[in-house]
Amino acid sequence: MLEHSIEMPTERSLLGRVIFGANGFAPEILDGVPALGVPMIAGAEPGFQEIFTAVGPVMAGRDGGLAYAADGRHLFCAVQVAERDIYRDAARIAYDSAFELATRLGYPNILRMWNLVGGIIDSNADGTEIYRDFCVGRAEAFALWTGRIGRIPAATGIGTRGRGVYLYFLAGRADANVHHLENPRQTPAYHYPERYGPKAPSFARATLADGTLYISGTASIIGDETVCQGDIAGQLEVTLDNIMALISAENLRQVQAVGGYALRDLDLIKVYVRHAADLPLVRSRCEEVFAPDARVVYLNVDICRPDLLVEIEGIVP
Ligand code: 3EB
Repeated sequence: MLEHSIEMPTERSLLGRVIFGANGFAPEILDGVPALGVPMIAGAEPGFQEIFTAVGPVMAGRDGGLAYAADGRHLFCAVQVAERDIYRDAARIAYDSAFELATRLGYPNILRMWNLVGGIIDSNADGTEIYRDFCVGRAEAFALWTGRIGRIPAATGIGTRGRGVYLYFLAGRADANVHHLENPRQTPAYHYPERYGPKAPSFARATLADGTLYISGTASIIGDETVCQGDIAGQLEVTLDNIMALISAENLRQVQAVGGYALRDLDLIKVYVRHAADLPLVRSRCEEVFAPDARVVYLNVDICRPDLLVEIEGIVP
């Protein structure tokens, strides 16, 4: 089980639950807690749950297609966009309604977002790649809300084993201590050139929020280019090097005085692997570099560029 312990819980209640299984389901309130099912697991494999822990009393509810809960410090919110011909408008509307809720409830600082996009490298009805189609609507929503929500946060944009889009995020209060980080080895994603799509992806490489460092999905990209094409071992090393550079003392100096981190400090790690055949190699290398007690899950799904073979996210608590 993956558990995001937001701080040492004095009272153990839940802010949200994401159920990784063979099938997805639209967000609902289950036993008073928002729950989202995401189709990320091969039929025969066991699933798991990603748990967001709350501190103190939780207010949970539904608002249109959104399910959410807030504990006075954080808001968890989930939404599904059903399968459709073109995602742009629905992605913008989903994000727009999420930002409207977050600001109305007093959590305008978006801290970490997960975008699980079915058929991510397939074409939509007008021949545009679904990831690029999705990115247009997402970018439009962020543009609409500039100045009313915090800056663009850490995120993951990844494939699923189903269709449609599943979106969940964590947001914080206006007075949260939030810094968004870029990677010195990578072009900021929101500045990717147009050859990767008409609207660049809306995410930061990491977000530091009240001492927790959220590391975005990170892949074998240097500058804006995929490197080590067709080479899983090489892509994995570049990915790990990218994370090391991102969390190094040198890179964190821009946001805090204290030192940096190493791969051993990561927890709540998700390793996305395109080809099931690459799982043993990826797993054994990850077991070498991550802490023995780090919680790590491996997911066999598509990644947002056809030439990317692996992507890794995590947090430093
Ligand atoms: C990349 O670096 C790899 O669209 O939200 C990583 C993290 C990636 C988030 C997103 C995409 C997203 O471009 C892909």
